Amino acid sequence: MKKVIKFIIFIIIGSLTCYGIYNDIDRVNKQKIVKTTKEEVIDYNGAKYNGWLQVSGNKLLNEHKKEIQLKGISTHGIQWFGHLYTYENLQNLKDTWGINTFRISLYTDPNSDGYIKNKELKNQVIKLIDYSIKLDMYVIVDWHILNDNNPQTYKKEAIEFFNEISKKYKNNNNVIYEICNEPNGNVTWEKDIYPYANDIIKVIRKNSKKALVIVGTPDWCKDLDSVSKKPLKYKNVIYSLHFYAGSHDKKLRDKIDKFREKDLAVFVSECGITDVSGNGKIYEEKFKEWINYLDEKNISWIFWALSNKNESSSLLTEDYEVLDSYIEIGDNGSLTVKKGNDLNDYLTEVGYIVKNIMTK
Ligand code: IDC
Repeated sequence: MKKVIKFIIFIIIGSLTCYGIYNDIDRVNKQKIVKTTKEEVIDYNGAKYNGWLQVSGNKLLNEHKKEIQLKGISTHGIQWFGHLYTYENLQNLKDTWGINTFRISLYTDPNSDGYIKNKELKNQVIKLIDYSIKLDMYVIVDWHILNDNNPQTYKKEAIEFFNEISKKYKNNNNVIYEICNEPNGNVTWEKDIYPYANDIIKVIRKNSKKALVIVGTPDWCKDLDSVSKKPLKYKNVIYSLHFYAGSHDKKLRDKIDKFREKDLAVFVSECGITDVSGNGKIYEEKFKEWINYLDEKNISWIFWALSNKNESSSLLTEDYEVLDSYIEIGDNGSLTVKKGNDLNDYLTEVGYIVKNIMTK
């Protein structure tokens, strides 16, 4: 009898010990799993995971052949507001707004202090591309023609610029080339933009074979009809359409539908919540109608603009200023390192609306 009791006690103690060891192993394994997942965080929105973007018919696909929609923010002219585009601000927009794309507006017009007059702006472009790459974002290099109307005006400079940038980033799937912002005035697709695009794309593709190219369309990026009559022969190009909610409505969306029915792809590389002036009334409901439409069709869109200029399209209030980290001296003489201003504390009404839309 005593032997039986001893045996039962032996079994119980044995099982408890084994359970404990097993539990320890389990804990170790769990810790390992946690650690591994922490080390290999995949950002399914980011450029590393999605790779080279590809246009297929009217769709934009990632490298895994899945449809992708880019969402992002455009700078204002970097010659005026470049100081706002810090690494911290870009990271903040990525982390708290969820954007995966940043558009760098490089104005070309010398009368607007653009690149033609101010070649050092190229260094700023390169810096912002590098920030975006580090943050695993897509980045659009926007050759921002505007008052200079015709992309042919500074074609020579455009060729030099895009040659240099596409050479530098030839192996980099983050970089997207927008070769002419808004051709306008007495400019036609056939006579001006089509030949310009052919020349620039040739240069870009020689360096970076898989790069996605956004091509501007006539009439401030609204005339898709003339493009569809003679699309470019190059693969992996996407055509830009710009809307401002106070100026453009369903009529323009119908044009997009018609264009896409012809198996051509659209990228909204700039859009706004005001009218085309970028100032005045805010058209929140009309803007939301546009965004619902774009989201439903998986069409990428970029908002104009990240600036603190006193105009309604600005995301930041005029009193926003970038402060680097600074040291605060307490009453008792203690020193505390404070971080610079968080842009989320300086949002305009438009800033709040767009942030809500981005994060919904
Ligand atoms: C506007 C800016 C404004 C600036 C003006 C001229 O918001 O501060 O004075 O450009 O440089 C566009 C253009 C974009 C415009 C924007 C709003 O691509 O440069 O920015 N807009 O007018 N197309 C339609 C509207």
